[in-house]
Amino acid sequence: MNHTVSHSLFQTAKTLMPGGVNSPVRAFSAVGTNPVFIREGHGPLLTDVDNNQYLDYVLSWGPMILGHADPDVVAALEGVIGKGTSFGAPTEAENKLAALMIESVPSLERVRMVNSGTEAVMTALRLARGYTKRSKIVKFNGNYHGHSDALLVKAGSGVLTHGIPGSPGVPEGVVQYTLTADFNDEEMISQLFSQEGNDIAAVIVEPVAGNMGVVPMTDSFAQLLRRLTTAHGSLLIFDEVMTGFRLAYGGAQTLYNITPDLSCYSKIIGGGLPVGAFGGKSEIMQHLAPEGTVYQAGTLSGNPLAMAAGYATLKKLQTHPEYYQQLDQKATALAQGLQEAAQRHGVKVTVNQVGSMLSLFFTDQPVTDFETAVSSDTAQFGQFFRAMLDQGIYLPASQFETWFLSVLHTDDHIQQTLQAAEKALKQL
Ligand code: KE4
Repeated sequence: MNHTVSHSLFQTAKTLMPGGVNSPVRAFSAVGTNPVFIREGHGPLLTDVDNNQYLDYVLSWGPMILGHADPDVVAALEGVIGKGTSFGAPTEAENKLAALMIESVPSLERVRMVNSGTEAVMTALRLARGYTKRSKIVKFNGNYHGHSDALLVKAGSGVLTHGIPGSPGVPEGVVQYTLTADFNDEEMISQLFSQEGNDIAAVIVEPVAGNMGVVPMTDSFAQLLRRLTTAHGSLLIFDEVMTGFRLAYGGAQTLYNITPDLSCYSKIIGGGLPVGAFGGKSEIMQHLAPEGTVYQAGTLSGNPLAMAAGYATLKKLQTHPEYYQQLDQKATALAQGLQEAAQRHGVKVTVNQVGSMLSLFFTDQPVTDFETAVSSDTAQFGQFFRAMLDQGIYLPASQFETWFLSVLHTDDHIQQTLQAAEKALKQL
């Protein structure tokens, strides 16, 4: 593949922006090659600035479940863009998306729109602390909840890839109330609660982790988190930024049959535009300004373009419940095919797949938490990544990320991917 224009643009980008990117994982530094610059996307396909075409399993890290340039989403944007792009005033569009989210997720009685997943999680935790009048929060190693200071302790996304536990610039005082435990470790979280439970404002968890690669909570761990938080007056917060409206229309919480106290969203609810949201019980949400005294604000929160794109996306998912079974079937076929291809070539892999989220770990261990995830051979993943990219398969540029499918990935696309994987695995 020719990458002349991408290469030139990347050289320029590095003189303009740190690492030449606006989010670290995009720099491809974890996979030992230079990023390709994307010109456009249509359905499941991307075209780069050198006219190379790729089958996209990143989908903007999750939002593009309908595929790129979905005609209904484009039409919704065309219908509003000529009327102004931002007012900083209430609009009916915010009512519509909020109402649709509340209608779609039983645990949501009130929601607040923000502009990113980071902002949604940061504010949900402030609300939990304000509501419980407690300071301590619990997160799990390998989970990533955005880059707000208090949560950059052993995060599971970019920070994990760069091998930096936490981050410079995060003062000790900010993380002193952030407790960490191991994902799926029932004994550890039980012990933590027996020691500190009455001081814990909230536990935040990715119900199906996607930021150490895909690692689902066990059912018993999920039930335990709900029991422990209820027993100690702590809030249970599901970070559904990635899983919301992806793993089921009602999100991962419907798969686990758990009612969290607060849930956080982004990605799919914006249809590719910047939207974050959090919500839950009215009794908790009413503590948020201006109704309550827990402060949060945002110039572009509820932006009319973002609301239109998000509403068109969720409405399409709501009216096509068959999408979820189709996504699951294709992802299952891909996961099984990858496992079989690796076995044929004597490559040790573990494939974790939940719905339309999957990860191929280069390890022979079952991957059930942060420690087993990082046992993976990241150099081998890098080789595999480059071989797949050369064959037109665009994977997430890190062992510790999630592959996503869209409703427009066809069975033929899955076969194309497996044929490319066969060749890539053979070269390892
Ligand atoms: P944003 O601030 O990036 O919108 O959302 C942060 C966030 C919160 N919670 C979960 C479960 C998330 O997955 C994310 C962001 N996910 C990463 C992908 N691993 C975004 C990609 C990136 O950082 O460039």
